[in-house]
This record gives sequence, structure tokens and C-alpha cells, in this order.
Amino acid sequence: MKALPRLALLLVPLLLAAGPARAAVSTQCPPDTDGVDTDGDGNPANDHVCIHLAAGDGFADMANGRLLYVFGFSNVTGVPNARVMQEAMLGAQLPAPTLVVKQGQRLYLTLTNVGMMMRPDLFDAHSVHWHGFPNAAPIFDGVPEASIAINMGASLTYFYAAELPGTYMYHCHVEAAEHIQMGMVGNLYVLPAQDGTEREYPAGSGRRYRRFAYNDGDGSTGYDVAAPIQLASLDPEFHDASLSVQPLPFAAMRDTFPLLNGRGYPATVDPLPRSNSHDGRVSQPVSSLIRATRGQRILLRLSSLSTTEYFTLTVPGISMQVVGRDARLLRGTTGENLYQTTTTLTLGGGESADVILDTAAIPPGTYFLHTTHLHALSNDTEDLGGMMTEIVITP
Ligand SMILES: [Cu+2]
Repeated sequence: MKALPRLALLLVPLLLAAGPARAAVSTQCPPDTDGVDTDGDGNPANDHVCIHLAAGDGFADMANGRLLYVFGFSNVTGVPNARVMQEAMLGAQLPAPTLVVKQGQRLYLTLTNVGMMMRPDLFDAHSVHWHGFPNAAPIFDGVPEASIAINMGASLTYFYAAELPGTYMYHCHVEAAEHIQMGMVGNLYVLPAQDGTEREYPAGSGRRYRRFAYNDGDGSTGYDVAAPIQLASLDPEFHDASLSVQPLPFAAMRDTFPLLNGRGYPATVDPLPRSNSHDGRVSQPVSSLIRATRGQRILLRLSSLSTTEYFTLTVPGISMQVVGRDARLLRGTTGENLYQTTTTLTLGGGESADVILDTAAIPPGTYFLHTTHLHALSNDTEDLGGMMTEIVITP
């Protein structure tokens, strides 16, 4: 009995030194001092990339004017740690900030959970999961059951060694069906080491490329214009239930807002960032309008994070050459070319595809990239919208 007060007295200086227990916003961005040129650009001291994302809630307007409550990420890279909470609360963006790294780079990605402004009773953690990406360690995979998730007011810096190029996607993996449906989805791709070298394709054609989807060795994934396009779809009743503290209708989930990069047509072709009508903050920054001049090759980096639907895409008037699926170049075991030329391509949630559109043999004009699911060409009950965008080919 007497030992306890004495022990407590001994602990007092320790507790004073440590200060009160608290979570804190913190980032890690170590300098690149290993002397190894991992990205092959000739400079061994510039291979580290540091990005800071915040996770929380916010609002997004659908193309028919309906305001939806969403969860999401925002980019707070460079924001002083002491200001991250104020700046990122209610800052969710749909889709999440696009992440692009080059093969060989080392990414230190800090995630800070800024909490749910509109639902202070929710103490949901968040995480970052790079879908289909081989991780340096399981703790960076973002699956909360197998690694860890980030609580409100706290940060974790994930480490990614970008060794395999391709089109990936990322999402929060906490209560994944809910947080993905609520909007925690983003474009993510790794540029190949072949970028910056010059290849002529087809051989003898005089068409030369310095940007490629993959390390193809022959220039066959070369492109002039890249368009990351993420498919998703939202169920407005689920979002309203989340805001109004109703039981979430998982079994009744029915997505009536089919989206490309977080917008339905015609908002998809707005070249500017779009703001929400709740507080005027930028909520859907990514346009899906694609512009090219005749003769250029367009790379569509397609990915789907729809929770409920498969979607089939088509581009009437331009054939689609699929050169990659699920972040892998389409080649056989002996290196033979397995590219597919098609008029339609179907993606389920979690799938990606790299598609080349060659505009050399088509007349200039406006073409449409859209789903063949006719019921998905609407913004909820408003017709002539949904999963569609325009490809403008100029002479
Ligand atoms: Cu989450």
C-alpha cells in the first residue's frame, strides 16, 4: 500500500517532462542521402518525394445541383503542421488528389486525419491503400485489420518504393464499402523509367514519343496526351443517411450518380475546378475533358472504384487499344504482344486499364467517351448526364 504513493511521486517528473498525452499533426520527409540514384535521372540526391494528405469530410455538388455529403482527401503539402486542421477540415475532394510518381522515386506520403466536421460523433479512422501496389512493408498497405489506421488529429507517414510503373488507384481502406462509397477514391499512377528516352513507333513512321505507359522496349505505349479517368458512382440516399445520422442502408445501396473523376456530364467537360454550394470550397478539381490535335495518341489511364457497379466504356468512332490491365503491360510469358483492340471495355471496382486512342486516321471533331449502360447516362433522375465526357480533336 505504501509503495504506490512513493511510485507515483517518482513518476511525477517523468509525466511533467512528457507533457499531457496528445495526438499531433506531424510529417516525415527525410533527405535523400543514400548516394544511390534510384530513379535513374543522374542525380542521386533527388529521389525522395514528400506529399501530405488530409482525410476528413466535406460536400460535393452533383451535375444536377444536388449537394452530397462526402468523405475525402485533400492535399496539404507545405501547409504548416499547426494550420493543417483548420485548413483541411471540410476540405474533402472528389476524387482525391491525383498522385503521380516516377519509377525509382521514394514517396513519403503523410496522412493526417482531420476528423468529421459535420459528424463530430464519428471517430472514424482513415488510411491510404494503394490498390494492387506491391508495398515495402504490410504496415503501409492501409488495410486496417492487417496494418494500422490513422485516428483523428494524428498522422502517419507511409513509405512507397515506386518500382513498378502502371495505372493504380488509391482509397481509404477503413470500413472500405462505406468510405469508398462516401468518396475516398483517387487517381494514382507510376511513370515508367523509359520516359524521357525517345522511341519511334511504329518503326519507320516518323512518329516519335518520349512518354510511355510502360517500359515496352519498342515505343508501342507511347502517347502525346494522358488522361487519368476514374470511374465511381454514388448513392445519394446513403450520403444523406450519413449526414443525418440514420442507419446506413448498405444492403439497399443503389448508385444513381455515375461519375468520371467525381463529376457527371456535362460537369465532366468543365475545364475548371468545381466548388461546392455548401461553403464554396473546391470539391471536384479534376476535369475529364480531353483535348488533342489530329495525329496525336491519347493515353486513357482508366480505373474504377465503384462500390456497386460494373461499367462498360466505349468511344464511338475511335477504336480502343488496351495495352495494360491492372497496372501490368499486356505481354505474354515470352514477351509477345497481347494488346487488344476493342470498341468496349468493362471495369469492375478495383480494376484499371491503359488504353491508347490513336487519332491519326480519324476526322477532327468532338467524340464521346461514355458508358454503354444507358441508365448510367443520367444524373440521378436527370437524363442526358452521368458517365460521359468529350474528346475534342482539332486539326
Ligand atoms: Cu476513411
